Amino acid sequence: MEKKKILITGGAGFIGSHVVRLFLNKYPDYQIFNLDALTYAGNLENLRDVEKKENYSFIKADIRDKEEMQQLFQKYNFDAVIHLAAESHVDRSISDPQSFVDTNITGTINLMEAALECWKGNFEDKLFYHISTDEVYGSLGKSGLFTETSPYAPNSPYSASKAASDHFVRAYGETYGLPYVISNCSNNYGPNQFPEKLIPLFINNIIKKRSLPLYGDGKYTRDWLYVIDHAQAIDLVFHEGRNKATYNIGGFNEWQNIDLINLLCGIMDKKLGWEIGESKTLISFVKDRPGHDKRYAIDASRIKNELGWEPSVNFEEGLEKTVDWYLENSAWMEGVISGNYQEYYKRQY
Ligand code: NAD
Ligand code: TDX
Repeated sequence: MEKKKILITGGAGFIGSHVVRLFLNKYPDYQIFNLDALTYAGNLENLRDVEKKENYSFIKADIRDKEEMQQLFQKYNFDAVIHLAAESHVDRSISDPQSFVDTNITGTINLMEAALECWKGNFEDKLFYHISTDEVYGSLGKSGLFTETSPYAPNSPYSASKAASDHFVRAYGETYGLPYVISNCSNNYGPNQFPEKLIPLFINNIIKKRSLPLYGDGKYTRDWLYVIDHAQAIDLVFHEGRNKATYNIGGFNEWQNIDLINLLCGIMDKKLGWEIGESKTLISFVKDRPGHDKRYAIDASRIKNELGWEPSVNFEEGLEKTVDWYLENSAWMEGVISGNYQEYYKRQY
């Protein structure tokens, strides 16, 4: 029997690389195609340990290129898509919103158009899975949780582009019958995350004794999930999620940024053999992010009740594992912060 052909977009990025690895190892009967444009955030080093596997193929392509997406679908006849490719950093969306429209909205539409043309109305065993974010729901007050029925209220160009792509996926399901599923996840952390995001940025800055720029009063709250727990949730939703359903994924793990950073500083002091409290002296309160969402928190009871998923990694342990990974992989960090990263850093901070 022919192997099931799964297209994973953005597989060279942070979350995508963990999803590609999980699928390659767990499903030798699938053919996994990783499509990635290798932007500043894409890095094939993330997949060195699995790239020689027989069931793996890499396709360097840009989802903004509609014709190329059509040609690739005609050539490979993919059975399913797990769509992670995106511009993913909120601060970059504030300085360059257009690229978020082009990749996150138009790119998603290009993929769905290519899938529709290839599948020609025969949707048996076909699926378009859109990986999205809790940021589409906007900001919470002191209490309450986002559920799958929370109204969309995006506040940043990034979250607006993800909200729009969620809406387009839903519309393609209703209008053209495209089988789809969407999941909206909270903040991920773990190995291979690009050091523009809070945790790897601060780990790298502590190692380099650079200041730790905490936006505003530092009391913004995020719900953190270890990236491999997210990859496992994606595996479950992909295989067992209901057609046209949305699943919220979260860590049941809320932290104010300042408390998280104090915890991280404690771990870093211990690992680096510094005096207790030394990393903390690097914290610097800086100008706030415009449109900064106060609090995100996810009610993940649908995925728990329907699919039996729960986060498995305790936050303190996950954070320590993450720090260990960055300390053991300094060559990875040096590789990604050479070149354009320095310009970004100067512009941003
Ligand atoms: P990332 O920035 O680390 O990776 C994105 C990947 O997409 C990169 O490999 C990049 O090269 C690729 N890419 C970007 N533009 C492309 C284009 N035009 N064509 C083809 N490839 C392109 O992002 P991430 O943090 O791994 O996030 C992956 C997905 O998960 C995104 O859709 C994001 O919105 C979503 N998400 C992320 C988080 C999080 O905490 N990081 C949480 C919830 C949802
Ligand atoms: O230098 C910083 N200082 C700071 O205080 C940075 C980079 C961030 N922050 C704050 C802003 C947020 O309150 O830390 C928090 C986390 O920031 P990010 O790591 O940029 O993540 P966030 O904006 O919450 O968005 C993330 O979670 C949802 C991902 O980047 C998105 O892709 C995902 O969809």
